[in-house]
Amino acid sequence: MSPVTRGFVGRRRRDPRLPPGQYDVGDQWPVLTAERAPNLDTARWTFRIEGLVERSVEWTWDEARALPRERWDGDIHCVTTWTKFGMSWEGVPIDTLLAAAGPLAQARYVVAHSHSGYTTSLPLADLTGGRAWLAFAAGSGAGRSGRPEPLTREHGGPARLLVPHLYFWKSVKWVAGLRLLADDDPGFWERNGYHDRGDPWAEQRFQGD
Ligand SMILES: Nc1nc2c(c(=O)[nH]1)N[C@H]1C(S)=C(S)[C@@H](COP(=O)(O)O)O[C@H]1N2
Ligand SMILES: [Mo]
Repeated sequence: MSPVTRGFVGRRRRDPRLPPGQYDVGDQWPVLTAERAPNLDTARWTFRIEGLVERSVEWTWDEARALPRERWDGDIHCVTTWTKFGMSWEGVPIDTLLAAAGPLAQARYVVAHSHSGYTTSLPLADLTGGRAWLAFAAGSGAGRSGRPEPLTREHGGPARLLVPHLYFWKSVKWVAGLRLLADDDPGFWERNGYHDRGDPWAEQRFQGD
């Protein structure tokens, strides 16, 4: 790239919704899956919270679907540098589910795991305070007036974790449950050099960032 071009790009106004090092992926919604996408039957689907809790709690599909849902509108950020603006999601607040299990005082970390084996680890505090959901539906602004539609299998349906203030590898597709721990137990990408927290605005991509 010539210095002239670089100067021109440098003067272009950046969308303030774009975290450092990210680009706007537009109408696309890329699929990133490390394992084989499972085909889950909602008749046998469960979601479980266990570990450092007063009581382990497991929800069936019908029980989880009967809980009050919220809508969240905003942007998602993948560590591979794509950002998708203006999504609408629908799900049960993780706060609601945690309240049923009663986290113990020692609980500070969580391993979230999927029905297909993928895991991710993150601070418990990042799943509380109205910032994380057990999501059932998503819409992307383009088409269908952006209304959330049931999650497709490739995007983690029938249900996935949604933690949009962190890089999207923390948002486990086909989520099966949360295990609360006193100490961090790195998940799939965290063991492979990715950051324990993953805040896109602090550009916490890799260990040490
Ligand atoms: N079970 C599972 N969940 C996962 C992944 C995965 O490979 N397996 N990839 C993560 C990554 S890196 C990203 S960016 C998002 C991608 O979600 P999408 O495929 O719906 O865009 O899912 C996250 N959750
Ligand atoms: Mo990602």
